[in-house]
Amino acid sequence: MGAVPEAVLIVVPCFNEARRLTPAAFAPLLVSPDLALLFVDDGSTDDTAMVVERLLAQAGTGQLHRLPKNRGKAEAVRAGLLFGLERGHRWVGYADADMATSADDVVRLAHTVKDGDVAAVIAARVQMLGSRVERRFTRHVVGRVFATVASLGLGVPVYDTQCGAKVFADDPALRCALARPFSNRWAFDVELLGRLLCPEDPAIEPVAPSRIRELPVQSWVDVPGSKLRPTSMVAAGLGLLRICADYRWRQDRTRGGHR
Ligand SMILES: Nc1nc2c(ncn2[C@@H]2O[C@H](COP(=O)(O)OP(=O)(O)O)[C@@H](O)[C@H]2O)c(=O)[nH]1
Ligand SMILES: [Mg+2]
Repeated sequence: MGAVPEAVLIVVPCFNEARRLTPAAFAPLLVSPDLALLFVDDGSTDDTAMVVERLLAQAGTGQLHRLPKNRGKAEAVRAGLLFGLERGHRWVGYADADMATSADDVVRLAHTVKDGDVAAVIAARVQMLGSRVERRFTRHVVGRVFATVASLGLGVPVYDTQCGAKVFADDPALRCALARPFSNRWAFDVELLGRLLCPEDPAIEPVAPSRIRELPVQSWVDVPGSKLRPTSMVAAGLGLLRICADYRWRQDRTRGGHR
């Protein structure tokens, strides 16, 4: 079945996910009339494409887009989001292939972006009574430091930039943000938010922080088999500092232009 533009297109970036892809985890997304799924296979060398094709055939819905060569999560997501916008989807987003963010939460994100006057809705892993957030202590601490630096760098009170589930409404600022490749494979979520808040093209209207909403997840459970290595964490940290510096530079340039 083809894409339904009234549905929120959810991009699922996949790199060698044959073992982690669980068809049952996607069932609520595949049956939801508010969602359309696009799996982007990023040059996997295992049976990812076969597993996804089987899953889609069984569901009778959803699409698979195969990139010939591995280019990293950031580029796979960017390609998928652009594909969705070109196909006329008014809302596009992404979620991890391991479905660490529960399907119910992804559906809630989609409803929130469709219902409200918001430019983006991003899932936030807030550990609190009544919700289930399970991740290793070290990843939690590293994640909290990363998100705090990102928040200070962007100058907005964002709590969690790195949860893998986010949805966006079509907007000139979004199209501008996706026009150029991201500079970092893992810190691209921060770069995307920064590009929305202060577009690289000064002629584009920025997204007001009040139009970006964080939705605390009801369930986020770390799935073993992460591809994020300690070296990638260091690269992501350095990438974050560069993204924040570029963002500040753009802000200064914009303010200078308005003086
Ligand atoms: N397209 C693409 N996706 C990737 C790559 N590496 C990881 N991913 C995807 O990014 C998502 C999160 O990956 P994961 O290894 O679970 O990272 P973590 O949850 O941050 O530890 C999953 O959907 C992966 O398939 C890559 O090189 N290319
Ligand atoms: Mg994961």
